[in-house]
Order: sequence, then structure tokens, then C-alpha cells
Amino acid sequence: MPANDNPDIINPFLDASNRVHIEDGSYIRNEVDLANRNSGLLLELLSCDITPIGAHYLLNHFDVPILDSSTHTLAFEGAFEAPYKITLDEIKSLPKITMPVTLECSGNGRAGVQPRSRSMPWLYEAVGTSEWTGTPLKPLLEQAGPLQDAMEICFTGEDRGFDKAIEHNFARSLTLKHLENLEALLVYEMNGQPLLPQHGAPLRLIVPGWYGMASVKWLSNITALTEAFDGYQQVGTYHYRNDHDDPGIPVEDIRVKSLMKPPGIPDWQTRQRLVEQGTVPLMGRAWSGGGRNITKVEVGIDDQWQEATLDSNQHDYAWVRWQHEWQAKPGRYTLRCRATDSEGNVQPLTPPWDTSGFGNNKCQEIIVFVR
Ligand SMILES: Nc1nc2c(c(=O)[nH]1)N[C@H]1C(S)=C(S)[C@@H](COP(=O)(O)O)O[C@H]1N2
Ligand SMILES: [Mo]
Repeated sequence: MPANDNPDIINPFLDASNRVHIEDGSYIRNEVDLANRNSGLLLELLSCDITPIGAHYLLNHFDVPILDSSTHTLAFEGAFEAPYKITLDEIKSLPKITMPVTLECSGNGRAGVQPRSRSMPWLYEAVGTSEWTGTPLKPLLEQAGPLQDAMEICFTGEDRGFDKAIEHNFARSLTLKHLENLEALLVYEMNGQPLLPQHGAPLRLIVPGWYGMASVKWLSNITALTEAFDGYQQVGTYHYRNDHDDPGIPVEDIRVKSLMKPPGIPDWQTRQRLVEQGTVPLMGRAWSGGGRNITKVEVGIDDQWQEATLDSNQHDYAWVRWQHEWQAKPGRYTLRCRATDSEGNVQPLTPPWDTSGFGNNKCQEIIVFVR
């Protein structure tokens, strides 16, 4: 139901009588724990091209390991012709590139999935864009030389814990075929600063264009495998499944999406917005994975859609800025934005639910009162 027709939405800027003071029951302990460990982007910071480091979203499955950058080494092992170890200092002396890359958690948008999936209840905020500095992975893989029968490369982090009673280090693989087309980087700096512990210090993988789970943090081992990797984070989760018996489809590149910086000022409890009538500048960001560019962003005022203006400079793997002017008249409105990418993918108006709420790129909705 559009917000305008919804009698349950009262104007929080005029009337506090309906404010909820007490709800029955308590917060669910496990969900609160998770939500406090893993923080999201403050949506107002969509105004920044590059997300300030401390405002980048966080998704850590286990505990953050504190690793010694002066002794840290990366081991190439398994089905390679010439396995070797390389120190962080040696990696830093290799050709260096800096790339703006938008990371988004594949669980972003999960909050409405039913039944609830026991994971981070993100609404919109598990996304951010950083300037990542590091060295391309490909030459280092070539130096190790995957054997003829090598199929996949597995990336293992130093963090360890349990999920579904399986003890493991966080690890993910990419096939050699995937790696041919990916501009994967071994990264040691974020926005020109050494990686912070919570973002994978001292070394992480960045896989541009893929959802965040591929970008393994606290990277210590790169293993060539002659069979498909069957680790928990590869096969136990990160699949679009229609039900729990469905083998599903692996979650890979990022679906087309856009967000709007919430205009005006908020109400503390509802996060609904108040703006003054007249010209209201709207802006936000749009992105898609797999190197696809954004070709169009539309802004919906209730159900009236108008095309927004896109910035002309677009990086293949980073979000692009859009803006639009809204001539606002007093009333209550639902604002949306909807992006289209270079392969013609368009954000849906209803969530493309799977059992875990992965890849939900449904259009954002913001309720705005115009005074
Ligand atoms: N070692 C390790 N790497 C990891 C994770 C993790 O828990 N452990 N989380 C992954 C997930 S699900 C996401 S979305 C991104 C989040 O990266 P960030 O916390 O730096 O934003 O890291 C990925 N890499
Ligand atoms: Mo994630």
C-alpha cells in the first residue's frame, strides 16, 4: 500500500500522541548482538563520493583478528607448480594501483524477509565506496602457476568460528575462469590509510563487481584446488535458494541498485523526513556489479516517475552520483529511486526474495512530509 493511503502513518512532525513508548516483549538477544557488531553506512553520507573510512559498513562473521603487519605473510599453496610465500612488505613493493570500488553486502535489504533469516537485518545501509590500494592478484597467481588440473583458487582469512556447528576459517573460492575476467586486488590501504583491523588489516582481497562476501579479509592463504571448494561460506550459504532443499544459485555479482540520501530532517523514532515546500534537491548513488554501468536513474514521487541526472564520470566498479529537483507541495509522499544498468537490468518494486534475503535490490522507499 502506498504510504499516502496508509492510515497507520501519522505525521510525526505534528503529533506525538501515537508515539510508541512501550512494546511488548524484549529485543531478541542474538539479533541485537549482531546488529551492534556490524554497522551500516549512515545514509546521509551518500553525499560523499568516497565513504569516510569509519562510516564504511562492516560485516564480520567471527572476531576481528589483530595481525602483525611486520611479520604477515601470504602463502600460495596447493595445486601450484611453484608454491611460495610472500611478505606484506614484498607485496607493497609490487606495482600499486588504487581503484574506487563499491562494496555491498549480499544480505543488504534482508530485513523484510519472512520467515526471518538469522543474519544481519540490514535495510539499505550495507554499502560503501572506498579507494582501495593494492596490487593486482593475477601476476602473483601466474608466478605460482596453477597446475593443469587446478580448477579453483581458495582465499582463506585468519578469522575462525562456527556456523551451523561447522568450525572453519572464513574462506571463499573463485574459479580460474572467474578470475580471468575479474580485476581482483590484494589490498592493504583504504582511502589512502592502512587498512583498519575491522576491514581486514593488514591484507585483504577486493573482488570488484561482486557482493562483499568474495572480498576475503585478513587474507593469509591462497590455495589452488583441483576440485570445487566445499567450505561452509562457499556451499553452506551465499546461494539464492527458493527453499531449504534447493541447491540454489551461487551469489556472485552485484544486482543493479540505487539509494537516495534522505532529504530534509528526520524524526528520531520513525526516521521519516520533513522538508519545506518548494524546490527540494534530491541526490543519491546508483551502482551495478560485473562492470556494468548505470544508464538511467528515475525518481518516483508517489507513483510519478521522472528521470534524474547522472554524473558523467562513471567508474566501472564504483557507484555514480545522481540528482534531481523536486517541486514539493505540502503533503505526505513516498519517494523512491530506480536504477537501470547497461544490460537493461532494472530495480524491482517488490523484493526478489530467496530464503536468506540475498541480493534484495528493491527500490528504496522514504516517507517525506512537506511543510
Ligand atoms: N575473513 C573474512 N572476510 C570477510 C568477511 C568475514 O567475516 N571474514 N565478511 C565478508 C562479507 S559478508 C562482506 S559483506 C565484506 C564486508 O567488508 P567490510 O566489513 O570491510 O565492509 O567482507 C567479506 N569478507
Ligand atoms: Mo556480506
